[in-house]
Amino acid sequence: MFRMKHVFMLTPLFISTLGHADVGLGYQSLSNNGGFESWSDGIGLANGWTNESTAQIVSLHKVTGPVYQGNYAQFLEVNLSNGGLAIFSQEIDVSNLQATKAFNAFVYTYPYELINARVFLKLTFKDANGNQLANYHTTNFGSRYYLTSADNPQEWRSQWLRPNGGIPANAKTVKLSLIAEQVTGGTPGYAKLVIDEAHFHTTQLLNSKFGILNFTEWTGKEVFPSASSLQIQDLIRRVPRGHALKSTIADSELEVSEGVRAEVKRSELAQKGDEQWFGFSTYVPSDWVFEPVGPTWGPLVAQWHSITDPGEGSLPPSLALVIKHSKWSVEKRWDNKQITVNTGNTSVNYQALQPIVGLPANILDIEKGVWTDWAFHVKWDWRSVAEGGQGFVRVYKNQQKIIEINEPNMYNNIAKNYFKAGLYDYRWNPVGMQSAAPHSRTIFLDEFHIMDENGSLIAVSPSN
Ligand SMILES: [Ca+2]
Ligand SMILES: [Ca+2]
Ligand SMILES: [Ca+2]
Repeated sequence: MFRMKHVFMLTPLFISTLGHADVGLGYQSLSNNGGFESWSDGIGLANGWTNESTAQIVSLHKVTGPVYQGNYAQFLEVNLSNGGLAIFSQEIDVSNLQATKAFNAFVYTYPYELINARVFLKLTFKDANGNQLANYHTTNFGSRYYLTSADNPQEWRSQWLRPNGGIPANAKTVKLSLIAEQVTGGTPGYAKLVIDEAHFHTTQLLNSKFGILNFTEWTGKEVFPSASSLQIQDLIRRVPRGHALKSTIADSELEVSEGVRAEVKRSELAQKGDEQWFGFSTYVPSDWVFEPVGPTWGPLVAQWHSITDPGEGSLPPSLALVIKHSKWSVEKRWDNKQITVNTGNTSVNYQALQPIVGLPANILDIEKGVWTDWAFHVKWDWRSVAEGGQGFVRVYKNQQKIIEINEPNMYNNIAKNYFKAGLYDYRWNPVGMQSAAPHSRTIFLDEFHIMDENGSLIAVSPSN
């Protein structure tokens, strides 16, 4: 199920550095001891956190299980009656970070009991004079998780904050708070849970190893509303823990946005000038039936898509990983005009990227029944080199660079683009159009990492 040859990757990613910043998920966080790995004595609150609770804390201590990541996590049991709150916080200096820089804040929680109680994450940005600039919590942005009694049974949950607009101008600090409160009225509030991996990140824009049984790490899904199309399962997974994503499409399904698709989505990612790293792993099952070689392109496995400007129709993805008969194909489209006229799939500039000269002819052959690791290092630009464009696409397959091209790779649009992964086939549209077999297809995906320009091949590659 996994490739032993990648085990060497583990070493640099599993240093449990403690102190100013930690690397609980394998990359730098701005939180102090966000993984709850550092303890002075194992009781109370982990090092680096401040207790501002007004509620009666019943129990607060270190646990060695359940743990989401690392060796330890924070246990909390609190009586929330009489309007008291449990608040654990830390102030993070963001004065050296550029305004509008994208960020993620998140926390993982494992509820034992939530009686008329809810748990959420809150961010408060302040300027140098202590004036509040912006305030976010996990109910009002991006439909992130809002943990309540209804969320039992016991399993790990995540809550994410990724507000559009990024870090506010003139921000000096951000306060990261984990809060438990009683839901209004009713029986006295009571919460008993474990907390782990509370982070504020500007380098890591997505981290989804499918360690949890829900999609809260993503900003959305685009899928036919059948229960079977997108599944988090553990029969086939990239690393021997946690789960992986199973994406299935069938030609009996209704189309969603011009095709049959079963995709996870991370929106609001990049605009011109942004540089990013994307890593993920794909598994084409051994019963996958290759299509005959022909002029049409096959199902998409991953795609980077624009949000078009007013006056434009929909456009095909500007970058995509495609299954074309028995080969992988990396395809890009671009346009420097502000209004792109789309009259078909090839109406805009189109190019299937070719492997680096000298690589074996079979470098893009699809191997069925094994995992393939992908990394895409992209600087986004719609201008040509002659126009001063700095765009590039570098593609790594199983940690080997196979494609390198310095050319435009997006449309000229105001809004940021987005990333999706999972099967999409525009030809299975409308229902039942697929006359020949197969009438359904399945692929597995795992180990998603998206990082800003501070990423690296190793940082977006699978880790244990
Ligand atoms: Ca931990
Ligand atoms: Ca996984
Ligand atoms: Ca445009």
